[in-house]
Amino acid sequence: MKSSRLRMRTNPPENLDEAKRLIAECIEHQNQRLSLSGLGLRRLPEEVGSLTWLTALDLRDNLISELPEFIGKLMKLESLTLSENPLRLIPEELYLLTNLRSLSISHVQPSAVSSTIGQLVNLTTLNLDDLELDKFPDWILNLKNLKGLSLEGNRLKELPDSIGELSELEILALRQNELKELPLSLRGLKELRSLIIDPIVGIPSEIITVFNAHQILDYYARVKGKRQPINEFKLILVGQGGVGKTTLVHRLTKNKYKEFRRTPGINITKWPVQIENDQVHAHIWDFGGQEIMHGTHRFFMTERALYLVLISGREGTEDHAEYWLSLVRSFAGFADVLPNRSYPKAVHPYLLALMRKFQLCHPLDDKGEKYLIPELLTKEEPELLDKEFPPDKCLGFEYRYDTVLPEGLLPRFIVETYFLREPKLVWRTGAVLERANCRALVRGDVQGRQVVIRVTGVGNGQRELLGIIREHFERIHRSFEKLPVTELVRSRTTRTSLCRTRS
Ligand SMILES: Nc1nc2c(ncn2[C@@H]2O[C@H](COP(=O)(O)OP(=O)(O)OP(=O)(O)O)[C@@H](O)[C@H]2O)c(=O)[nH]1
Ligand SMILES: [Mg+2]
Repeated sequence: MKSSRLRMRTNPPENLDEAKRLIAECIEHQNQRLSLSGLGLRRLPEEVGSLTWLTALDLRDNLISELPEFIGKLMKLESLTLSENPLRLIPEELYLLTNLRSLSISHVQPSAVSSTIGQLVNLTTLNLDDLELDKFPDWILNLKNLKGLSLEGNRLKELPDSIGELSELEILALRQNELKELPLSLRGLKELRSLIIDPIVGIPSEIITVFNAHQILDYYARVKGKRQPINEFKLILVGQGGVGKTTLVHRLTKNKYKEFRRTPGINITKWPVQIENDQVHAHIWDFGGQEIMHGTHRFFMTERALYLVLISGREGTEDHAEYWLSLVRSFAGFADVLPNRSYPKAVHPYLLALMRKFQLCHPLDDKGEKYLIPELLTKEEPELLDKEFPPDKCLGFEYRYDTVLPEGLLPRFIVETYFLREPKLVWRTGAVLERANCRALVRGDVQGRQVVIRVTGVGNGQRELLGIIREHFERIHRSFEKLPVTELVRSRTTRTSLCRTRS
């Protein structure tokens, strides 16, 4: 539905002779369609007013600034294209075109778009692209037969709830506006099959490009309300060993110099940064640069992160930049399949073994054909868990992380405890575990930097299950060089907490 925009105009000479020839031809053959597009016309030739049998008139890409009143005589018109003209004014007589089904009036002067169009109640397609509209024109709501509406390239900040009254709408195009939200009334449009929007308002591009209108809107309805600005980003430092990555992290976060040993694996450091009025947190991922670790970097290189490649600049290191840049390029865009060319089948067992070694996945069957990768699970927790695990009836335990709850921690816990899990009750940051008639809810909150554990059941089984869970957490905590965490035991009866800190 998008017209070409911001086209360079060189004011071509007016080709009136060609226009007259086409009109004469139309009269001779009583043609129902006439195109006078791209002829540099400054005004519409008067002869057009006599073509009362026309059903389609295309005036696209001319220099017409006023549409004459005689347009109202073309009462059989079903399709009218006025786009890409410096059109300032449309006459009131336009309302006489009661048969008009399709009107394209994109990329004209905003003053040309008036409520007169709202009287064309039989319109099924309306294109209002590139008009600098900063408000949704109310008169559109009169056009109850609209099936296709395009409002791209405007400055719309919001849409009215009443857009849900356009019950015939099948296609709605809204790209390149300033929309921050969508009205949920769009979900009531039963015929809507194509919603063309930018990745705005918490709807990631992965959803927009793959799903149909209703799937997009259902997703939006689920996340709306839960949304809040995270104000966080991921900064990934890569480069050869000894190039100075860890030293730079220390300088950025502490503004101090210190000598470090080689980084084994990955260190994640939180770095608060003030950006305008917002306090933003960067999570800096500092990779060990020794060659032996390069193979595992790929698992952590994700899209939507800021990459910083460090090179030493010494002689003989010229190739390093290219090496790291291509590594970032090839892996950062890789979100669930292994392309055959880069990953022939023969290397799959090796990759899987590597992923299992780093506890990034676990097998779901004995044949080794299906694997669960917790980092690819949905973020959404199954519903009603709070009802099933009421705090006052559960054995409660909490971990609070002073600086950061490392992103990989919960997926690793999920991999380690898969044998205790109820089928399907697992999401990216938590799971429900089961053992000897006792059940445990393990719920991680990465933003809130805490893990909450609630265990239901009776007798010793409850304590045993909590003990197993804690054992896993403690082992994982120990594998991080420095991870200050406070443990809280929740008492059901007195509601007090006992705590212990380790770092
Ligand atoms: N001359 C110079 N030396 C630096 C600079 N930055 C770091 N170094 C030194 O380079 C050595 C390695 O620094 P690190 O920050 O540990 O290097 P790294 O990239 O984290 O190394 P790995 O953890 O093995 O990947 C240390 O001796 C630092 O003091 C710099 O800007 N100039
Ligand atoms: Mg280092």
